[in-house]
Amino acid sequence: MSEESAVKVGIVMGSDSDWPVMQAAGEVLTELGVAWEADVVSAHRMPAEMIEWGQQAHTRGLSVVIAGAGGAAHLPGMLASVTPLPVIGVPVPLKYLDGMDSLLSIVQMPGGIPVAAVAIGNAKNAGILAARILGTSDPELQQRLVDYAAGLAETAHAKGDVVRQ
Ligand code: RP5
Repeated sequence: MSEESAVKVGIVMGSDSDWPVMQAAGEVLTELGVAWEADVVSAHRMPAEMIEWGQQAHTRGLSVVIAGAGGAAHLPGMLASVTPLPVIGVPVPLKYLDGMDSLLSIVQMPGGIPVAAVAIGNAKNAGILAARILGTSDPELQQRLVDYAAGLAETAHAKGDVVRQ
């Protein structure tokens, strides 16, 4: 990202093995002109660093956290417990259970500690949701989101032309 643009979105994941799924969040944020950073911050393998990362996220200027994890996916919920920022969880599908375990680990949060969750493996939607949150106080970004949605409609119409008789 350009040096001028302050990083607003932190993308974190439990392992570098999550990156093939999580990189879609960064790609769509870049497409929408939102600066982001990414790191591996495992809830289980580096709990102290994970808590520190979460506690410092808002003081470093981040506005939204996207957290992806697979299996016992505690990272989004644990981060949400130590940051005032909105946290979007991405359930990463692993070899066993097809990501259902990740999904349920992420959405079953106790009252008071919310985590927004996207569909299993859908890091792209996490990126778009993060941009939408930022867009509420950034009219130019919000316009880019309107244009992005219009582009989706155009593509869907074009695909419809193929089957329309
Ligand atoms: C989780 O364990 C990670 O988020 C990852 O999805 C999963 C497997 O990690 P690796 O064994 O591939 O490092 O904590």
